[in-house]
Amino acid sequence: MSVTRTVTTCTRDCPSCCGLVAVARDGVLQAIEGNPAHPLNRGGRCRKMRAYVARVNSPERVLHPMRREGVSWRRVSWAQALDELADRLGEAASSSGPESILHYQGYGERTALKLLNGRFFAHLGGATGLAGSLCSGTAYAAMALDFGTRLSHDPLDHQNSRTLVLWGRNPAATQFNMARILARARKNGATVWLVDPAATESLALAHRHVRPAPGADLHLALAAARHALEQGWEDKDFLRGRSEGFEAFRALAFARPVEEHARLAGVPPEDARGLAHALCRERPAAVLLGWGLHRHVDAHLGVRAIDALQALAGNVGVPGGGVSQGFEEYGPYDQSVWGEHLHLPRRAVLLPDLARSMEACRSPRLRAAVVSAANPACMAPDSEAVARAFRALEFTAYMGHFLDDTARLAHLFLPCATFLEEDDVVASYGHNYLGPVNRACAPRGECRSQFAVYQDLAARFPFAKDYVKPLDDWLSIICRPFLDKGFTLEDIRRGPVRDPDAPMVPWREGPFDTPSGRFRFLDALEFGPEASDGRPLTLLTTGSPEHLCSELTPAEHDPLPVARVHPDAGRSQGVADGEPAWMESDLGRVKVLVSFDAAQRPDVCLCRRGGWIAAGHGLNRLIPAGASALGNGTPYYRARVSLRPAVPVDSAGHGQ
Ligand SMILES: Nc1nc2c(c(=O)[nH]1)N[C@H]1C(S)=C(S)[C@@H](COP(=O)(O)OP(=O)(O)OC[C@H]3O[C@@H](n4cnc5c(=O)[nH]c(N)nc54)[C@H](O)[C@@H]3O)O[C@H]1N2
Ligand SMILES: Nc1nc2c(c(=O)[nH]1)N[C@H]1C(S)=C(S)[C@@H](COP(=O)(O)OP(=O)(O)OC[C@H]3O[C@@H](n4cnc5c(=O)[nH]c(N)nc54)[C@H](O)[C@@H]3O)O[C@H]1N2
Ligand SMILES: [Mo]
Repeated sequence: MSVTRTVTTCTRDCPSCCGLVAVARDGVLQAIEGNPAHPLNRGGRCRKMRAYVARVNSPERVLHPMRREGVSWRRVSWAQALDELADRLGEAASSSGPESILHYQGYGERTALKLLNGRFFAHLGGATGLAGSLCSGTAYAAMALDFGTRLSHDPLDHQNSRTLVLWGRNPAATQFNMARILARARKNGATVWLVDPAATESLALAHRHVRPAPGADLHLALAAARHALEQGWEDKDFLRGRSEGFEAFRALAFARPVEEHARLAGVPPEDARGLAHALCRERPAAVLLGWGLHRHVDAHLGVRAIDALQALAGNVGVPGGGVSQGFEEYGPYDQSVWGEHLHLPRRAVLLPDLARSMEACRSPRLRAAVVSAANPACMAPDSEAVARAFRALEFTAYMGHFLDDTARLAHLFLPCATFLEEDDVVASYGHNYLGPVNRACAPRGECRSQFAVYQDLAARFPFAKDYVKPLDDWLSIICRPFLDKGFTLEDIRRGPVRDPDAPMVPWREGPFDTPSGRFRFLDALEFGPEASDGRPLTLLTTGSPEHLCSELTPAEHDPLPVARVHPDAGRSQGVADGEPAWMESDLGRVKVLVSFDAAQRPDVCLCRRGGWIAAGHGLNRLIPAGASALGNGTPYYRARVSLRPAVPVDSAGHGQ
């Protein structure tokens, strides 16, 4: 019996990107532990890791290539699968042009070698790509207007804060290492605020909870800004020396009294005043923006008002301060490896409006798609329309692990290795470390790393000589900018390694990246169209602590998605605690299990994202498609729903 312990890094779509030690016995994965040498997660790991061991070893995982024939799947060899894929892609590219192929690379994989997926299509002449984001986009674009670039404080800098505000972020569920850092900041005496319409797991990390109405952060920030200005708490040096547009922002704040802004935000005025006091008088104060709050049409206004509030409070450019949101996970790499210079600019479909955008493609129309590390038929809004758009294609190849909602629409399934079964390098969208991905066990069955799959596929094309290279050669090419800072691949393999150029505290001195070099205040408000379908509840579909997006096996699903509502909201719609109900939007209905939760706002229905349509979940069937007003984000949380009993209710109000 041989036990191996391999240092590696989590590559899940999560800002934590934890250092791990994977334990295998006789080549079979047994456990995943935290790597004590990683300075952020320091030996800990989240609860998803136990489930991930089961996921790697799951009997439901697809272990050999398959071809769909009608409703059933037939096993094929890798040679047959890749011959067919090469034929289909080659034929589409030569007879209709490479844009007749959609290359859909999802968020399930963000490692260094995954740049080569895009490069394959670049050599083919440049396929139709993706624009916009199902995840972020809005905050990024908003922060680019204010600071010039979105730059976050190093997570360890948050330990210098006296006040920490989790604004639309739920790290107790979604970011293990941040929960640890917050625990240490609390020990150092920091006060933690949670600003979230929902009562979430992160209440356990927080001293104070402000519960704005969904999408109302703009009004909360303006209320706090007005109070701060009335008290004369603004940082006059920063305003004079490093900013522009402040007078216009001041006018927005003074357009209404604090009480009126607070009413629009759906919070008591004392909450806004308390928040202003914490940000201005209990400094340094850091705002950690989550991904949740930018899933609204006008989310950029909220983000910009938060930036403005932090700037006037004097928290920009100081240790323990800032507005931090994310990091560039492809930042350490030579981005030219994507290969966009190899062809003319190509069109892209808009992720927040995927189905309409795919169907609108003409000259050439879309004929084929290659989807990897994504489950858009489940995770993109208006998922029935997305399924329709994929069904209209002649050919779809899916690279992944399980027969999920998107795989079911494909013609060819190529089973891929998990990160525990392959070698690579991964950077994070939540910190500044580059981590090694070291193979801890052999791929199960016939699964292969995507690197190997694309290398083999490319061997069937004339550009093979430019594409087929040993893994280490490619890693050295891709990581060149990082290696040039004085590291070797071996250093990274033993890593993690921090990017020595990444700031602990951005904007400490010097100009901002805006055209004028000054921080730019939000100076005007322009609102998108209101959602006014008359349904009483805003549907929040947030991250579950148990699993990541749609990464769950069929067996892991609850029989019905759980819908948490305030008892008053439930009763007024005639549904009962613990009973099934129909959740309805203008797009359709999904059966849910109602759970009364007095901690929630009465205008919110809180559900977990990620459940598969094939398992009876699929809440994105209820959520309309369309992009946010700025940044092409996806405003999932503009969806409004109502609940109706799914079993007849007798006159005494009892379900039968
Ligand atoms: N366990 C687990 N971890 C994950 C994920 C997962 O699904 N499960 N997902 C991963 C991914 S893809 C991402 S992008 C990150 C996301 O990480 P987070 O941003 O922390 O998580 P979310 O659940 O997307 O959203 C956070 C919170 O935003 C709140 N929110 C919604 N609307 C508003 C609003 O208008 N204003 C305010 N102030 N708050 C609002 C929601 O109620 C929610 O609690 O986590 C990653 N990590
Ligand atoms: N209603 C609602 N919908 C949402 C959200 C929401 O808040 N509400 N949040 C959105 C967010 S934040 C995101 S990021 C998107 C996510 O949308 P997607 O990226 O489409 O979905 P995931 O569920 O993350 O699926 C990732 C898949 O990649 C696979 N995978 C992981 N690693 C690898 C690999 O190395 N190779 C291959 N081939 N496959 C791999 C996993 O097994 C999984 O099947 O969904 C969005 N959808
Ligand atoms: Mo995401």
